[in-house]
Amino acid sequence: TNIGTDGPIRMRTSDLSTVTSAERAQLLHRPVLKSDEMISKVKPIVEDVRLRGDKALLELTAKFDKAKLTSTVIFPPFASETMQVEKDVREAIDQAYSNIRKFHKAQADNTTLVVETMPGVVCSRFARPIARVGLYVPGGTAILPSTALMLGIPAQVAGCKEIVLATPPRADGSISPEVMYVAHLVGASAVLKAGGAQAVAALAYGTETVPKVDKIFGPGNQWVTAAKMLVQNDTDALVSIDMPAGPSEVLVIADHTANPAFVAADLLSQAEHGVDSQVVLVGINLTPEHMAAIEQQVEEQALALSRVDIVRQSIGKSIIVKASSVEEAIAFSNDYAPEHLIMHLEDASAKVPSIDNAGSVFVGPYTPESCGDYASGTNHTLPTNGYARQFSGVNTLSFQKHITSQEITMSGLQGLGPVVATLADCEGLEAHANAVRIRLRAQEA
Ligand code: HSO
Ligand code: ZN
Repeated sequence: TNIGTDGPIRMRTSDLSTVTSAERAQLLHRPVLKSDEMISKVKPIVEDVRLRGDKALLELTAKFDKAKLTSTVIFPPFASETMQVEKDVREAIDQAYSNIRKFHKAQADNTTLVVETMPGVVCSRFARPIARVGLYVPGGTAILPSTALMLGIPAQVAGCKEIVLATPPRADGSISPEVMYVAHLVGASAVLKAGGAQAVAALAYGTETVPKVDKIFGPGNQWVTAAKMLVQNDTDALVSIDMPAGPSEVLVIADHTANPAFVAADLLSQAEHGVDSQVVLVGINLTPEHMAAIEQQVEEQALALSRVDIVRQSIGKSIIVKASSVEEAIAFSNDYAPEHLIMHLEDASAKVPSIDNAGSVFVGPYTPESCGDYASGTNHTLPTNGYARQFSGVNTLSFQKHITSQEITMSGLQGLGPVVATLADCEGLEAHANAVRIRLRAQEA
C-alpha cells in the first residue's frame, strides 16, 4: 500500500470510460462516519456537563486538554497581553478581516420584502439576528484563527447580541494570542476555554458561568460533530447547528492547460489538513506525460512538507479519475458534490454555470483554495461529505432568521375570508372558519 513512512506518495487511478456503475458509485463514496458509535461515546460527557456544569467542564478540560483551570470563561475587554501578535500576522489578520467582512456584510438581509398577494392582503418578511451564537474553533494539530474569522465575522455583521467563542486551551491554560486577537476583532462577548464534546455541551445548556446559546457553529473532530448532533436533537437544549461536518475535501478538475505544479500544490494543501482529508483529481484527456508530471510534483512537493506524514496517508487514500470531456468531468464533480472545487481549465469561468453542487468554487490557475481558506472574503466553513447537494456553506444568513408578517384590511378580508372559510370547512376546523365569519358578519352589521 501507499500508507507507510516511506515509499511513493501516489494516488490511485480510475478511468470513467471503463468503470462499471458500481465502481463509479464507489469513487463518489466517502468513508463511513461511525456516527452512532460516536454519539454513544459523547453522551456521558454531554450529560456530565449538563448536570454538573462548570465543575464537570473543569475536570474534563484537565483530563482531555491537560489544562488545570480555575475558571473556563473570559469576558471582554480581553487583556492586551493575551492578544500579542507579531506585526506581520496582525496585518494579515486585519486584511483578511476586512475582506471577509466586506463580502459578508453585503450578504446581510436588511430589507423587508413586501408583497400584496390580493387587494388588501399584504404579506411581508424581514430578518432578525439569532441572538446568541456559539462558535467552535478547533485546537489540535494547528491553531485556527482563520476559523475564528470565518465564524465571528458573519455573526458580527448579522448583529448577533452574544457571540461565545469556544476553543480548547493549551496545556498552560492559555488560548493562542491569534485566536484571542480575532475574538477581540469580532466583538466576542465571551471566550470559553474548552474543546470537544464538553465545550459543545456547555454552549448548548449553559453552565453557571458559560452563557447558553441558540445555535452552534463550526468544524471539529468526530467528538465535536457527534456532540453537535446530539444536542441538536435534545428539545431541552433548544439549540440548532450549522451543518453536519465530515473530513475536509477538494476536487480538482484539470485539462491540458493545467500547470502540474499548481495542481499538485492545490491537492497537497487539502491533504495536509488531516489523514482523513479527501483529495480527488479529475483529469480531462491528460497525456501520460502531463499526468506523470502532476504525480511527480505531488511527490516532490509532499516530501518537502513538514506535515509529510499526514499527507502520505491522505494522498495514499486519494484518487485520480480520468475523464474524456469537460462535461463528463463536471458531471462527476456534481455527483461528488465536493466541499471545494478547483477548476484548472481553459476558459474556466465559462464552465461555472454548469456547476450544480459544490461548497465553494475556485476558478482558474491563479485562484488557490488557500485564498478562500484565509482571506479573499468567502467563508471556509463549507458542507462536506456530499452535503453540498443540499447545504450552503456558513454565510451571514446562517446567523439570521426570517419572520413573516401580514396585515389585511377590512375589504381585503371580504376578498380572502370566504376562501379561508371554505378551506376551514373542508378540514372540519370550525373555529378557524368562525374567526373569519365573525369578522365578515361584523362588517355587514
Ligand atoms: N480548508 C479548510 C479551512 C482552513 N484551511 C483553515 C486552512 N485553515 C476547510 O475548508
Ligand atoms: Zn485549508
